[in-house]
Amino acid sequence: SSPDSEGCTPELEKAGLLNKTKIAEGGRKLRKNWSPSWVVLVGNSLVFFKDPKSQTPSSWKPGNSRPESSVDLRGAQLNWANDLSSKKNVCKLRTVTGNEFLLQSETESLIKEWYNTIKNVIDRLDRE
Ligand code: I3S
Repeated sequence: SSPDSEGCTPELEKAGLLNKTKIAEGGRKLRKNWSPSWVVLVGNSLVFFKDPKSQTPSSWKPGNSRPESSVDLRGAQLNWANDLSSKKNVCKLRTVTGNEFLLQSETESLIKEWYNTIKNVIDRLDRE
């Protein structure tokens, strides 16, 4: 394990560009509004940043830029959701609070990596 794995700085698991839309808030359906988002998986959270062009994995540091929103993965559910969009490679993330997001990439291998990585975090939290 890395030097900080038992410290207070959460570990950065993954970062990258995905298309994102929120489709429900507290169980209430929302109108889709797809936009590119810089997505960072750190600790137990999925954090979304605007302005993906100004972000790179190496430039991301806590406090470097303000997140647009953040999702607690504890108790969350992740499923493939190609039925919910005309786009390909779509998955749906649902939080315990009933917020739902679609995440999408044109690159199948990329969304599969994200799917597996997020799933692993959710499974780890389920076992805690
Ligand atoms: O599930 P929907 O309602 O067909 O989603 C589409 C709409 O949100 C559409 O915007 P309008 O609200 O202006 O119709 C978006 O432009 C589309 O991208 C949405 O569908 P996809 O299949 O791209 O998720």
